[in-house]
Amino acid sequence: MERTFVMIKPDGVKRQLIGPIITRFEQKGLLLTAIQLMTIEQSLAEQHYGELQSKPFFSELVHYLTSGPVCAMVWEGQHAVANARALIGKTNPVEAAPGTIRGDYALDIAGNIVHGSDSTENAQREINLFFHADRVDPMLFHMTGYEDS
Ligand code: DAT
Ligand code: MG
Repeated sequence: MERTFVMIKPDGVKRQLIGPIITRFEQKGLLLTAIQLMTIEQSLAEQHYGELQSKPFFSELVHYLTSGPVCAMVWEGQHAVANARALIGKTNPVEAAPGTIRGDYALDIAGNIVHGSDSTENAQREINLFFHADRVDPMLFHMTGYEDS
């Protein structure tokens, strides 16, 4: 089953949007298999957005991501990467359709509320960055956390 990494960025956490955002993913039918509220260090933010290192907005982006707690999550399901990106909407909230998370909750590209992996390779890379095997094993959580009750 495909997995993706989703992160509610500091402004989303600050604005108390964790609940509404999680609800959208749950209603879509994706399964939450790991979640962690955390404050991230500069080095982790830089690694996460490593592909954007040469962009003029890179330092602003890293500063933003480390400005307060984030909510890191792993969501699992059919086409999890593409389905999560569809729920999130276009990078620039101005272009994100109403009904998407960025379309409904954000105004500015520099504060676009939520991150979603853009490929299965990046999803695995980002999950490994944020969820260390010695602390949280999403697969283990999945196997033990969703037994019929
Ligand atoms: P996405 O988050 O939709 O995958 P991305 O990977 O191209 O988009 O960029 C990562 C983040 O960087 C994005 O969510 C917000 C920020 N960003 C992208 N383009 C930007 C720009 N032109 N000015 C300021 N921030 C930008
Ligand atoms: Mg991206």
